Amino acid sequence: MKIDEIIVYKINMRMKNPFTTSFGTEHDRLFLLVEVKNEDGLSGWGECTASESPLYIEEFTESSWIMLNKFLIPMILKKDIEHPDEVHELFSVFKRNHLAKSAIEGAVWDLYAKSKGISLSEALGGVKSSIEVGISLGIEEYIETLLENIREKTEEGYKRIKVKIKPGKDVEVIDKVREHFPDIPLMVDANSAYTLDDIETLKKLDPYNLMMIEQPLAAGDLIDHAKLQKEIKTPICLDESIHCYDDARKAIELGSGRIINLKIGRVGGLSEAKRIHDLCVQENIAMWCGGMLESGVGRAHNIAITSLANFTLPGDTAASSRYWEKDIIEPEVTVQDGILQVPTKPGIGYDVNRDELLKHTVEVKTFR
Ligand code: OSB
Ligand code: MG
Repeated sequence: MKIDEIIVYKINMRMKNPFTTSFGTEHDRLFLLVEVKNEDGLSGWGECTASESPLYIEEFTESSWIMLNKFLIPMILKKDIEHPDEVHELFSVFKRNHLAKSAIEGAVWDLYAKSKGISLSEALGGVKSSIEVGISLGIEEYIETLLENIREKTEEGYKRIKVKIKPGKDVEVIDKVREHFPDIPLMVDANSAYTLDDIETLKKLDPYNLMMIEQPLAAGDLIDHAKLQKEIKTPICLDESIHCYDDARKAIELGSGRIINLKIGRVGGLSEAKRIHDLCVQENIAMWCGGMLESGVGRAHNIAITSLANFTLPGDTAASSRYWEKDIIEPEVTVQDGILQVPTKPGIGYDVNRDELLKHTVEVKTFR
């Protein structure tokens, strides 16, 4: 198929509630959508999950905007692409900038699936018709607020609760959570807030029967994570440390963790995500799909990749209504008793609501 036209939208959407992690608080999502059109006028959509500031990863919305406009879009505009894997291959000459690369590659995957008349899930080799989902809850000033959030989300049926932690908001918080919810599937995410000097604190989390501790140490610390994993019982799950297939291979070889949180954007797109999935099958490593507070477009991509066989643990892809007053897709993503149905319509399986999209669009650039 020929990539005939590409449109980039810069979007600013207010979240229902601010979201706090160890690296900061987000009130609004300033992100990008990429629309890729073929010669028949079919559209594919991808989301760039960068944030306004480079706190989670080195990219930020403005850097991704430049990366897309200056390098990535010119590289594939008017090109004949037979399979989306080719996009990944072409982009590999440029270093990193995975969130920007993933946005176009994802749009091409959607377009590819639509042009074949199959769902994105099917195009990726997905096998599940429904997926189990959990929810990620931010740090709260007051423990009562967190406990209330957990109660509400548990009652809604989410299959596991993830609680963000940071130094000073860890052992005591989890102790209270377990006191009120002794049996729920529970995990924590530190977003790199600790070092090996904190090993005594991290050991104190062991008695709470946590499914895992996500990214306790810095992104580059594969060796330190391996040392920590030897000292604690709780399985370590890697998020910020895994940017590509080779990171996953090295982490597995070193024993840096036992679980991988796979984010499509962080690894540079669906083609690389599939390779990491297949590696985890081969190496018997558990995995699940993480989230980046996505709009419905990114959410749809997460659902499609989660339909692959080895996504055996509940992910972070909660319902649209957890984040937005109104999402920009139709229908919105809904979750029933912690289960999400994988759409069967061609491509991502949701329609972009253009009226809603334009309400939040702050800048648009068209390439033809
Ligand atoms: O570490 O998984 C993370 C959100 C933004 C950046 C990083 C992370 C998160 C979340 C929320 O945990 C996941 C979601 O609900 O989309
Ligand atoms: Mg994380």
